[in-house]
Amino acid sequence: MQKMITLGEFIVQKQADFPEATGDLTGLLSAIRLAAKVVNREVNKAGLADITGAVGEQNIQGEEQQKLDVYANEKFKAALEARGEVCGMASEEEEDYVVFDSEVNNNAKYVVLTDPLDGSSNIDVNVSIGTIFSIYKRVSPRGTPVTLEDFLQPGNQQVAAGYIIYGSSTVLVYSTGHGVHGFTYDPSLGVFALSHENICTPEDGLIYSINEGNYIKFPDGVKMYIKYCQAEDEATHRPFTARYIGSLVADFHRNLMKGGIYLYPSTMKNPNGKLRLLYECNPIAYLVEQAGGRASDGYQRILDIKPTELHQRTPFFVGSTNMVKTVEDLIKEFG
Ligand code: AHM
Ligand code: MG
Repeated sequence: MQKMITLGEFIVQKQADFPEATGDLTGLLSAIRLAAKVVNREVNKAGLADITGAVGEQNIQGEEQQKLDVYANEKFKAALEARGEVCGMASEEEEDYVVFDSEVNNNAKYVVLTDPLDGSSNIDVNVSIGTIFSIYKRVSPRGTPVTLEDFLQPGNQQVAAGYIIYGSSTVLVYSTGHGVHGFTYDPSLGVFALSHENICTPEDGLIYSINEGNYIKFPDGVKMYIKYCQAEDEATHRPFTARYIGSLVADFHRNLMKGGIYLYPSTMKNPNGKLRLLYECNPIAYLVEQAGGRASDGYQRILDIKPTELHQRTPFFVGSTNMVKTVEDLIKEFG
């Protein structure tokens, strides 16, 4: 039988490489792993839940049936609070950051930012969705309740980030700044098993992912990049292939593995694009850089943006380094 390394074993092995590690981050990642399993179970029966009653109604046990994104938010929040390694959480589902206000949690050194269920428009039609998470050390003193400043740190301060893709199989991908590793969930054993160690993304790719329906609203540089992707050129293997799922995690995961670029630009109506910097773009940018790729808002490195608001948006170009550089050049020249 082939040797299986579970996520739990792998995290402990990696911790052994850092004698100064206290085990807190290991515990935190275990909390995320647990919440991911719970959400995965629910995602897998999303269709059945719809049969048994509409959202907003009560189920047979008298419990309120929750939309899956609210459900995922509650599960991640509960798992993170229970372990005591996290002093607060910010989420796409919460207007304000959440303070885990107990003595143990106030003493914790980490904050977590998350989009608990990304790509929610795909839930009801059985298309891949994901969870994204980002981890920082707090900047406020331990022993006090978490503050907004703890969450408004630039992405280059992340100590770990990752995502879970609920796809044809469920895969958890994470990095603590020492490479990117992927684990596939084995539902029969209830474990995430190491399946992709040290993921490296190709420098060049053949896939571009963008909601081209918005073409007319895009800046000129982005329009020119789309035309560049579609032009014929043997040397660069163009035209490229267009693939767009509408779930950032799924589109990014495919491009990470195969090489490609994901674009969500600004539009005239939404000058900052759609995606949120803190819990969508920063963790994905951290992962792509760890895998050898690039992430930009068109003008600067995503990870160097100093956030001013919890739910701040940013244009986002992420993937194979040379593809992102090409679109950046066009944006700089043509806007
Ligand atoms: P959500 O967090 O509300 O699910 O929105 C984020 C999602 C991304 O996963 C996806 O890439 C993008 O929105 C799709 O947007 P659009 O439908 O405008 O193409
Ligand atoms: Mg989202």
